[in-house]
Amino acid sequence: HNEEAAAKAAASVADTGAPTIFDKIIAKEIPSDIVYEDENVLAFRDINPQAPVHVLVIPKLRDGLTTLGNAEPRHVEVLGQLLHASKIVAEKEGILDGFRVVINNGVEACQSVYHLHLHVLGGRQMKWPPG
Ligand code: IU
Repeated sequence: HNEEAAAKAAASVADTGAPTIFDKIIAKEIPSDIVYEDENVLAFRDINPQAPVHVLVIPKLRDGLTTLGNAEPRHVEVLGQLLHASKIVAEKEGILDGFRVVINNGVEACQSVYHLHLHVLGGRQMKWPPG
């Protein structure tokens, strides 16, 4: 299970609640290739794309959403906004006919940034099951 161990090591950052690099991307202190933005949500291209289209959709206010696993009833509205923004991204990118939305939750799922983010992936034939 070397592959499994390597994946875990790569994502061994735990959820400390510390600010993440996404705060700097939201504040535009670090440049990103923004695909969609509104009052609540920012969508930008992943720096290490795993498909021709690979966009991250994040809430501008983390409000405890380091992981989906920390979601509370107060987050229901923004969770809906994130899914809807994912659809807008897919539409803008011309992949509405075939795309995937992924949330990695925690170390075992290889989450590496503890600010909730939806991966919108497409532009190629996707495989199942994912790795
Ligand atoms: P994960 O689900 O937490 O593993 O995804 C984090 C993603 O954030 C991953 O695909 C990175 O390539 C991506 N990313 C980024 O786009 N820009 C950054 O500055 C950093 C990570 I750090």
